[in-house]
Amino acid sequence: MNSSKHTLILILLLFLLALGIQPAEATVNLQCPCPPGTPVSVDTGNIECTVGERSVACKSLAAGDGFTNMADATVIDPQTGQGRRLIYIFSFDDLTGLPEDQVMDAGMLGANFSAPTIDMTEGQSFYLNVTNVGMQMRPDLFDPHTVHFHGYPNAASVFDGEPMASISVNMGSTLTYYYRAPGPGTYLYHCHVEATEHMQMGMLGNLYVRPAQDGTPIMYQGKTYTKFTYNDGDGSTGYDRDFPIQIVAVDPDFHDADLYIQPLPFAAMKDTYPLLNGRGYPDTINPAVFNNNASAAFPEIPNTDKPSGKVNSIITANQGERILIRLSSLSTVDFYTLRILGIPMKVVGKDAKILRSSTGENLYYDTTSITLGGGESADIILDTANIPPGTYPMYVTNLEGLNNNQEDFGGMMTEIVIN
Ligand SMILES: [Cu+2]
Repeated sequence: MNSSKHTLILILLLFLLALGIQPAEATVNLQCPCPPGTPVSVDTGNIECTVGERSVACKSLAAGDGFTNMADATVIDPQTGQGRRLIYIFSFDDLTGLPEDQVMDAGMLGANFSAPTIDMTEGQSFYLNVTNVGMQMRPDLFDPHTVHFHGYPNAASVFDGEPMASISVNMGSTLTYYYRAPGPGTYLYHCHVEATEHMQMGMLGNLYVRPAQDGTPIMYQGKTYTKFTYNDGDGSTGYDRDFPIQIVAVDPDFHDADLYIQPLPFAAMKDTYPLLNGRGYPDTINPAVFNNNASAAFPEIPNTDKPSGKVNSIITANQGERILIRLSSLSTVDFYTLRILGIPMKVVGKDAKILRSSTGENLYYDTTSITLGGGESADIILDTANIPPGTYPMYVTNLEGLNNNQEDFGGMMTEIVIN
């Protein structure tokens, strides 16, 4: 072989090598049939449009890791001087409306707890883009993630999220879940990959479907409603304001073991931090958004300033209004009994079904408390017509549920403020 051939081969090899050392571009391919630039709805958080006859809603979530803050003070943040117990989490981040080339950067260390709320209307074509952005604190893990729409009656097995029977989303890829939103009600969602670990780690969120009857004015007990819990036909599930409340809990020992690559205490999980929507009282009534501030525990990690805790549990209404509480539980350990003092709770739905007999009789019931286990939900209406203005507590009666770890008085409690 002569030297010019050698040079040619060398140049070719260098060229191939150069191709190989290009930065790896993760393929983020978001699918949404709405025209580019369609704004994100402030009501639902979805990109919404009409395509032909179809009402379309699109959402995009990143799945990865991050940190969240507990309500007690055991770690002092060197930057803010604030005391916070920082908990390592796996969860989702809402990136709806963000261009494809920004999804990976925005999603890394951006996990939220609770996971972003999913809000859709019956009959809508719902496109949920889920991008796995990887675990920044656990680069040794290459876990896939899924979204399991818990309780959906028509779950197509391909989109069900149960990883042995359906697709899961590998690191660096995006899957678009598609659902024609089924019957109305309060559902819940979680990642179903290694469910004990990924659910304990925080991949849990509120999910509900509004009824097709919404927008049709129906008179009930002298008042006209346009928002309903179910397609009741008689307005009896009508309400003025709705609030999703999810019962969850966190075991900090489990989360620390995951962060520090230790054996996970599956059988020893405890509800050390009992939470509503990912927060313990008094954070449940704090309107502030908490940051994913990893630098509080790991000064070598730059503070991302990405929001982590966005969902609070503040319930406010004006006297005379009807409040709908979309209560669900994704507690991985205990059953909890939730009580409201001073305002009767009317249960109109259970596990995304209206409480009604086969002959069409309403089977709603009044109560002062309701008990839910993980995976259950209930639709509760509070009629404030005869309720004097004031602050009413909503809390669990399980006494161990009313604390933030070693700090007494906190946990699963929030306030209902009637003006
Ligand atoms: Cu997962």
